Amino acid sequence: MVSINPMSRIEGHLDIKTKVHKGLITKAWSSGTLFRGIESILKGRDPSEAPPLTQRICGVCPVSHALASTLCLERALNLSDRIPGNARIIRNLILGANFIQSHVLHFYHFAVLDYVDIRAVAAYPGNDPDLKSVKRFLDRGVLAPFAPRYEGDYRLTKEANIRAIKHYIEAFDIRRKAHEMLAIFGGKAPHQCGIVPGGVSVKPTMDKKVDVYNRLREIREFIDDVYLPDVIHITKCYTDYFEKKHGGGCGYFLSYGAFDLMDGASETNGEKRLMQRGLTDRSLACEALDISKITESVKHAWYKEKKNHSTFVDSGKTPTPGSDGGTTPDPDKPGAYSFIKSPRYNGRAAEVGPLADVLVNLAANHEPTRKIVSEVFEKLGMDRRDGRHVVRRLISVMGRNIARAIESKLVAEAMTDWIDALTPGEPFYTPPETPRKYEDGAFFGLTGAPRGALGHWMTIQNGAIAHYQCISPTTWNASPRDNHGVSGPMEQALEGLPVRDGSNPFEIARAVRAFDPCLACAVHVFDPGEAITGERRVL
Ligand code: NFE
Repeated sequence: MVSINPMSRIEGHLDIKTKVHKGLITKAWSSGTLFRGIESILKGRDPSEAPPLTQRICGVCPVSHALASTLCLERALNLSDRIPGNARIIRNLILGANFIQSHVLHFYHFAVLDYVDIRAVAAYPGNDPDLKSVKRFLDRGVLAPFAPRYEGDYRLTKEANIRAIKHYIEAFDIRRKAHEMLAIFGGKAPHQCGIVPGGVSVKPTMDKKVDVYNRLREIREFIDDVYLPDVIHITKCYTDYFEKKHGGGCGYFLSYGAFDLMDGASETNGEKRLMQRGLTDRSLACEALDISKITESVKHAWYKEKKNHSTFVDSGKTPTPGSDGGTTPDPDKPGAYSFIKSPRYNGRAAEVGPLADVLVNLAANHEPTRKIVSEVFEKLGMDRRDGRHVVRRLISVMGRNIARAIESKLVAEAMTDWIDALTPGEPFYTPPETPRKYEDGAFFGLTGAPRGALGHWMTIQNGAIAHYQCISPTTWNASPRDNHGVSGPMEQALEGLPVRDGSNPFEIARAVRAFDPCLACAVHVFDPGEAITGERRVL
């Protein structure tokens, strides 16, 4: 057995166990080790408390949680098709800023150190203040967060390593600018207060447009001149990680779509979005989303089976199993090994995230996505005309990192158009009736988050929250086995992965980090009196 617990440089606490036979992983178990209680905390509260509270699930994707719960509220307030155009655009800008911040964070501050040897800076002879400060840091001998580390097969030249370390530092500044963009319309970051039922709370003005535009221009330059070239260069050095045998996974992909492009409710506007809604597979077959096919198994999760499975639906609007899940922990449950449940689509494990978003867009013939994918493959020196070849390569460890950069470019380019389309002086908010009259019923809100498809299900009874369920992206990706014994997408991606040395399993770290897991989105309430210890065990 080779085990990594906790997996570092991700969000939250993840325990990965694998069985390795003759240098290949034969079985994998992904375990979320903390319990999330946000859904239980929401019970009995006023529905308007859902967006601010669910945002606190996570500091990395709070915008998506706020948006998902706001979409629930707008359904309950019958406001969904009365969201002004300015509000739709400002929501896109807030969400877009968060996507970019999160993607840059993932690549530079989580993943890149799996491929770049930070110690190369020790021999740096120059005068760049950023690099000199990293060098001083290494010289002091206090190496966290850079060490301890697995000793990977670092393949970049000394110059390329040093260049990448410089970009590691620059990426902090880019993330700050993305946070500032978010705060211009969101009021503050990361937990914004701009998205409210009925629209947004901040009016668009010319100076705000200019403030966002100036930051976006710099961020776009970084994506084009630094982020994408770095991903491409690292991929060229690690082409073996750009193949199916390195992290292929379940081969089935789900996206709820994100960034509405037309006014009115998402469900009634012809579903025009930047990121499309739907499912696809290795053949890029297009499948429409039917949310009644989303189920959750807790067979191997530390939760009590919910006895009453009668879905509460009063208005016929949302007959979905998502509204029916329970959150009662059962930490001694036999056979369970995770606080993450097992969401399934039509009984199948489905991967979510930038790779799924890009593939669903390709399946839907989304031209801007196809163009960026084609440019990236051209720069990689790989055949970009054979669609099957492109897909085969993308469904891999490095493909997930590339897809994240592609999505960043797609979103950043679209944001420029959205800024142009904002109209100062036009409405940005449709006030709900006062006092608020929430319909009783089960309501859902689906959106995209940086890590993929995010759904909230809110049941309202007598004006209060009777039940709440979130199925976050990492719940899909890092899920344990389901009631049929089918492994989750990350577990499947690990199965078959080569591991050269069980005492130094850097391949596992690379494969898991490529999913950008956020266990904080899956687990939330813990006893701070209990020590959390790190360990890597080779059993
Ligand atoms: Ni905590 Fe999240 C994103 C959501 S992942 S980061 O993106 O929702 O489960």
